Amino acid sequence: MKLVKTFLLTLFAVVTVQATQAQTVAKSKDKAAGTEQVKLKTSAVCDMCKARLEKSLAYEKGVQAAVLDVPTQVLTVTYRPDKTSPDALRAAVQKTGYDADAQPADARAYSRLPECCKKTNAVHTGGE
Ligand SMILES: [Cu+2]
Repeated sequence: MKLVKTFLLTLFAVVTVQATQAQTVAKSKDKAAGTEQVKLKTSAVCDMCKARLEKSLAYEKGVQAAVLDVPTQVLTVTYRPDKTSPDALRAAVQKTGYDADAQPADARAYSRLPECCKKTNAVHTGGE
């Protein structure tokens, strides 16, 4: 009986190790595909901001996808770390006229935004 128990334990250990190895392989495969995700807090306020930011980021080098969640103002960017970096992505957001995390929007880009998209717009501070 003890032998059976030992056998089962060994079997269990082998299966566990194999499962772990399989996971490692899957992980490095993901890395080969080569994308990472970063979430940037922006100052976007509406669907126009969403369209503007997503379009602007789509043209950035190394960006595969950019999705802005308007209620939380969080821009989720899928990018290739060998082509760009979170810093470059933040700079792209600033260049579009929006804050990126703690970094303030580029003043000139911000001044070109339509009135309704500015941070100070009362419409957007009331929480629609
Ligand atoms: Cu807007």
